[in-house]
Amino acid sequence: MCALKLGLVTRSHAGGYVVFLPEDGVTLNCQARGRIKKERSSILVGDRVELGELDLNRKEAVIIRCLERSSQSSRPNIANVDQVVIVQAIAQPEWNQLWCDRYIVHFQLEMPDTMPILCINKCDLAPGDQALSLRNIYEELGYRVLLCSAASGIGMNELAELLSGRITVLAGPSGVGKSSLLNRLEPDLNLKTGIMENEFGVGRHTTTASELYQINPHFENLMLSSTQKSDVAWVADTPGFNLSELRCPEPQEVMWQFPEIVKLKDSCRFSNCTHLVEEGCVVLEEVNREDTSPVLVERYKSYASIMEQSKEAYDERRATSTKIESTTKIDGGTVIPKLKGKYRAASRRKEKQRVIYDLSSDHDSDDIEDDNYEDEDDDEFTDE
Ligand SMILES: Nc1nc2c(ncn2[C@@H]2O[C@H](COP(=O)(O)OP(=O)(O)OP(=O)(O)O)[C@@H](O)[C@H]2O)c(=O)[nH]1
Ligand SMILES: [Mg+2]
Repeated sequence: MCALKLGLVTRSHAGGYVVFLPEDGVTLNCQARGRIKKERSSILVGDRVELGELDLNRKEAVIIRCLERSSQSSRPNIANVDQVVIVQAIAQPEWNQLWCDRYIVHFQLEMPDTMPILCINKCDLAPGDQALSLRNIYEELGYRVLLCSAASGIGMNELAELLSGRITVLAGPSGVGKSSLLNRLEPDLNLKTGIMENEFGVGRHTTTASELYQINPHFENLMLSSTQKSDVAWVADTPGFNLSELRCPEPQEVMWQFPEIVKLKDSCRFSNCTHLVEEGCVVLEEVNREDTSPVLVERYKSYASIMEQSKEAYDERRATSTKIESTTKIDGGTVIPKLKGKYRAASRRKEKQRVIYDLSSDHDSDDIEDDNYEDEDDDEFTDE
């Protein structure tokens, strides 16, 4: 038996966890120690963990403890991520502004401390200036944009530079080429990629689970500085999400996901404006101006669509929510668990009613029993 060592969880599956041990450069199959299982604190891909009961011959160990996380995203369920690269294809599947904006909003909500980076892939298929104009749109809004092609190798150097020394999540709809980009950077990975069966190229969810890959070894082929070459790059390949899996903000939060609308909001004379229908709203006026920028028009469509969805979800929640009685009460700053109605002491009013019943001689004894029985479960007066 050896001393404790630190490892990085690269994959989680039904039978346990795959953990990389940097010190020895080996990958181990691990189980979580019973106490961690009991605490139900799940271990995520990207977690740094302390290992015990190490058996390097059998490549097995036990996860003793999970170190504190610097960040956590719930979809994909990954810890300690430094940055997110959202991959979208310019063709096959056809470029879709709403999809792109939905992914951006999702990751702005998931990881508010990191600005998502946009990677427009399949540029070998793009006619003319389409890719450049898309890059201008998003750069103008403050996002970093990479134009790439896993097929021809365009932009691979810039992508490798970006990944170097960091833990990155590659996310995007199915079929846009996330796994292909990783294969291009590190051919030994040999990740399964989809087959484009038709010109629409709709993805078929070839990647089904999030997994972290180390992609340095082949960086020698790329023109990087010596420090960038030595820095470890970990990249999580993830499955494409369905539209319903992407996070939708609360109605009052939607505007904050669109920097160009935030810029205009101060000139709007309505304080709680949704910028959808209000007459005289500055944002609407700006969007409807004849010489307005096509960027604003397209992005506004995404804003309006997300806002509509958000309001629908909000209204549905309001219509279906029911009031739940609190299970605790606060007495002078102390939180006291509330007993269920039938275990609570009867209120003074109930006691009084009981005395009146007992004293009255002409009542029917059956009525008393019934009334007292009803009282027991009647919570209405117990908190007086
Ligand atoms: N022309 C062209 N085809 C590409 C490019 N990148 C990927 N493809 C093709 O697109 C298809 C889908 O690629 P994948 O890498 O499987 O896409 P993915 O994003 O990993 O898809 P999921 O795993 O389903 O989420 C494959 O047939 C690739 O060969 C590219 O830059 N240019
Ligand atoms: Mg894939």
